[in-house]
Amino acid sequence: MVTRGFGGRRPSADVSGRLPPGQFLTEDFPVLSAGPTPRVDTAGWKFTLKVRAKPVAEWSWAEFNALPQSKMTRDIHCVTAWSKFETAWEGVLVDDILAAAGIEAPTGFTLAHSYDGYTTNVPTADLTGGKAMVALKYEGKPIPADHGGPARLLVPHLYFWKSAKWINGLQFTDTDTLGFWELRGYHAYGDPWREQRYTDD
Ligand SMILES: Nc1nc2c(c(=O)[nH]1)N[C@H]1C(S)=C(S)[C@@H](COP(=O)(O)O)O[C@H]1N2
Ligand SMILES: [Mo]
Repeated sequence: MVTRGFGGRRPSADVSGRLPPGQFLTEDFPVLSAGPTPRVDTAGWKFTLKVRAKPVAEWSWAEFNALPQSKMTRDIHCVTAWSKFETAWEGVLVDDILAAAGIEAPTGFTLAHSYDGYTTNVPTADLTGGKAMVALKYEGKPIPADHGGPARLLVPHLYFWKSAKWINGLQFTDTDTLGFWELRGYHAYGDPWREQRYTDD
């Protein structure tokens, strides 16, 4: 009788090197949302950049799509323990959003806002320097609504709850202002490699 042994279901060496602690690899793409998928029509879609309470720039869907487009293929890690390798996204780097607004990152913290009322906080330095984008495409096609289409934030080096779906703006804040899940027990920063899942991790 042939068995695969106890190691059979363990990730291979190079896979485990890419898997943060406590994560398992998945091939499918689970949908995780706090509420129902909002209906977001590109005809009325707006993206607003705010510095503190003040709007400093706004783009329609057509205007936003005319900004420089970049590609990012990255591993993503959900706090519920699944990771997915090499997800391919296309959209506008936060760097290019700032450049289009004609500003440099004005404060150290950012709050992402979404059409479903969801928010999430990220240090500004984790959004700039090519580290994050507002994605408009997934695997070469418009992002499915369940996964945050028409536009979602992608901050792949932090747990995936930081990647706000149905995003409609970024707000620069002077202090770290906790978002939806961060107010409900998730870690303020959320580094998967340091397993920062919950507030005190
Ligand atoms: N606007 C919004 N963004 C959100 C969420 C949400 O409920 N609303 N859920 C977050 C959580 S907890 C996760 S794990 C990921 C899931 O993204 P997915 O459904 O594309 O896998 O989206 C994040 N972004
Ligand atoms: Mo999540």
